[in-house]
Amino acid sequence: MIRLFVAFDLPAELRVRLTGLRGQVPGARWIPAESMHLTLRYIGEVNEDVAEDVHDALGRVADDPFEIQVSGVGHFESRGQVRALWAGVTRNEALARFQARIETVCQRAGLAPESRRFHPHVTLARCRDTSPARVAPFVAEHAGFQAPPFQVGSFVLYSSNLGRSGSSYIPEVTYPLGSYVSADQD
Ligand code: 2AM
Repeated sequence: MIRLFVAFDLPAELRVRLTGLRGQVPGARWIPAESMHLTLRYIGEVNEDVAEDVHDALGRVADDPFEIQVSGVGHFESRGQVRALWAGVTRNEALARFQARIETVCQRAGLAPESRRFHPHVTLARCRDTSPARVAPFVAEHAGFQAPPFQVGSFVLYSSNLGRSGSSYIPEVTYPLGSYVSADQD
């Protein structure tokens, strides 16, 4: 079995800039710059056959490169506790369409539909024992954050390995955008 997800890699300058948002937030474990990414589709644990089918399907995704701008910050919570701090993405139709296409091909490859709404974000920190009130100053301070837009020219199938000091992500396959002409595009 292998744990997979599909994501955009981020330019190094952007990741460095995102590390500049780190501050004093109790209970926050900040994600290393090299692990930062923008998830398009979490696949989870699959066997080698399914992984192969997903890879084939992703290889047929033909789309043109487009721009993304990381902006704003926020948090995810469950059961009244903050689980993550993230940087958001400026509203982006091209990204929404692209993500929907990735979802479609994943389902065609046999994966169960993702029931959660797509909320594009770059996780900055994971939190433990942190109430929303404790992250409010961080969110307020960086509400106006805006990074320069960048062009995405490829997307990546990552594997994820859970380690004691956090997850490590390995790029398994990189799929270029704008350079593949498929006969069975829809
Ligand atoms: P997160 O950053 O919001 O936690 C690798 O773990 C990537 O897949 C992360 O970007 C993570 O999103 C996302 N991810 C992990 N588990 C997930 C799940 N159960 N559902 C959706 N996304 C998940």
